[in-house]
Amino acid sequence: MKGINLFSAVLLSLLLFVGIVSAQDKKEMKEISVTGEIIDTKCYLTGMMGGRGPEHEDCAIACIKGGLPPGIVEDKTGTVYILAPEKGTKGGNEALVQYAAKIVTVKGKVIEKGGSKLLLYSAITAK
Ligand SMILES: [Cu+2]
Repeated sequence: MKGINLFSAVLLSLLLFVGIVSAQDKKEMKEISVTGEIIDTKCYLTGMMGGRGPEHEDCAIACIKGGLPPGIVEDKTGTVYILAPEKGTKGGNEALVQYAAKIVTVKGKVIEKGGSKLLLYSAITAK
C-alpha cells in the first residue's frame, strides 16, 4: 500500500511538472501587437548617429540592409523587441528595410529568455 502511495505521489508530481512546463511554453509564445519605431539594434543601443528617429533613417536603412539585427522600440514602454519573421512569414531584414525609422504596428509571438525579448512577426502595418 505504501509503495502504491509513493508511486501515485511520484506520478502526480510528474504530471504537475509536465503541466507547469507546458503552461510556461504557452505563456512564452504569447500573441502580441507592438506599436513603435523600427530600429537597428546596434545603433539604438550604442546611440550611434543618434540611434533613432527621422535623423537616423538613412543609417537605419544602411544598417538593416547590411544585416544588423532589426528591432522595434515600443512607444508606450520603451521596450526593445528583436525582430525575426515567424515560420512561413516572408521577411528577414530585406522586408524590414522599408520600415526603417518608421512607426509601425507589428503583430506576432513574443518569446522571452534571460531578459531578452524576441518578436516573431507575422504582420507589419505602417501607421
Ligand atoms: Cu544605424
